Parts: sequence; C-alpha cells; structure tokens
Amino acid sequence: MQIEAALDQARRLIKEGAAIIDVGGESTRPAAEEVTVQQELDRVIPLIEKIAKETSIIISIDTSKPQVMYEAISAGAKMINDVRSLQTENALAISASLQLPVCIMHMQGQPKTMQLQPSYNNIVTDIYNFFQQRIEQCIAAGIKKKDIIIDPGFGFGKTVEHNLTLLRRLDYFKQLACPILAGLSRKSMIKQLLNLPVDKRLNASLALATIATMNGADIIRTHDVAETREACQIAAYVRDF
Ligand code: 7PM
Repeated sequence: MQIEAALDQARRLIKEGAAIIDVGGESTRPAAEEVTVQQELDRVIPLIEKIAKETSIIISIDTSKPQVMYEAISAGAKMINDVRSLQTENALAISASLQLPVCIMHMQGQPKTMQLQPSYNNIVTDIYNFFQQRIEQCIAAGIKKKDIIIDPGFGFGKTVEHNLTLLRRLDYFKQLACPILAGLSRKSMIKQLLNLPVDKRLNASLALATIATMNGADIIRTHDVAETREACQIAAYVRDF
C-alpha cells in the first residue's frame, strides 16, 4: 500500500473509534516471504511519522526486528506488537530498554510453514505454559509486568479445531494477569467453517470478536472498527453486568 492510501486507512480507523493503530511492514500471512530491515523501515517509518504528527492515537509497531522497533518508537510509535514474541536476537533487550507496552503473540513455527502441520499435546496448556515462561523471561530482561499483553495468535500454527478450543477457553489465560489481545478479524478459520471469501467475513468476524470479549479479551485487533466496537461493547456489558 502506498503512503497516502495507508494514511487514509489510518484516518478511517481513527474516525471509527480505534484506540490503537497497528502499523507493520512485514506480511505475516501464511507462506509469506521474509523482508529485509530496510524494506520494513521504508514501509513503516514515514507512515508512523505522519500518523503521529496528525493525531495522538497510540501507534503500535508490528515487527519482530529490534532495529525496526527502535526506529519506529523514535518516529512516534508507543507500543510493540511482535508475532514472534520477542524471540528474535536482541528483541527482548531493545524492548526492555524502550519501556513501553508489548504484545507477545504465540506462534508455532514460522509464517512460511506454520500451517503445514500444527501439533500440540494440549493446545490450551501448551500455550499457557509458553506464556508463563515468556512472561518470566520478559520480566527478567527488564520489561514491566504491567506492560505485557498476551495474544494466543489465532491462525498462527493452529488448525481450525485449535482456534475454536482457544476461543472457548480464552478465560483460562486470565490467570496470567495480563491483558489479552485477540485477532480474529477476517481470518481463514471463517473460510474453513463457512467458506466465505475475505470480503464477506464481517458478520462472522463480529461473532468471533463478541465471543472473545465474552471470554475475557481486553483488546480486539480488527479491520472493521466501528462494527466491532459496537459488538464488543454489548458483549462487555453482558460480561460485566
Ligand atoms: C493474512 C493472514 C493477512 C493473516 C494477515 C493476517 C495478528 C497479528 C496478524 C494477531 C497480533 C491478520 C493476520 N494477526 N498480530 N498480526 N495478533 N498480535 O489477520 O492475531 O492481520 S496478521
């Protein structure tokens, strides 16, 4: 996407009521090729600068690369979203030095191959144990517990059954005492369950976001902010009544 189109998209998300905008320069879709640091920087830095100049929205930098984290924060980002959970060399140390919220997402394998043969002993406890260890390692590196957000990583090295189980049992992760982020919007589990193309997945995405909220999600990652806010506000009223 070119910079003006990306900026328009950011403006639309803000107008619809987004609390956070996630900006990324690496595709993490299944089978995606890797990109270089310079490619990522060229894609995200000018955009972050422009969004930060225009608004005070929280910008999250979606990257696994420590140099991109550092430069994005210098450009105005205020949060890190890492689908590799800060496991890249130096990512943990750089994040700790930045002292900002970080979303650590669970992924089995790498984007290129993660959907080939996902396998767990127990999808819920395996991922729970992963977070328990990872939170400990983050804290040991100097990241504050209050800055850690956890995300089970729907679709990242998971079958549709794994995704359904995680969604049903999302409340189990509350014991870790970190905010829970869930990204389900337009994901391929909807194709697998209802056989809908990506531009027809809004209703199903709202159902998934509603269930995630009922089951304890604190932050929802979505393409359709206005609709998702309404659905999740209702779910939160029912949940917290
Ligand atoms: C194709 C397939 C395009 C999948 C894009 C995607 C998450 C994320 C993504 C998530 C966090 C998408 C995904 N998903 N970061 N990045 N959690 N923290 O649907 O679920 O945007 S990429």
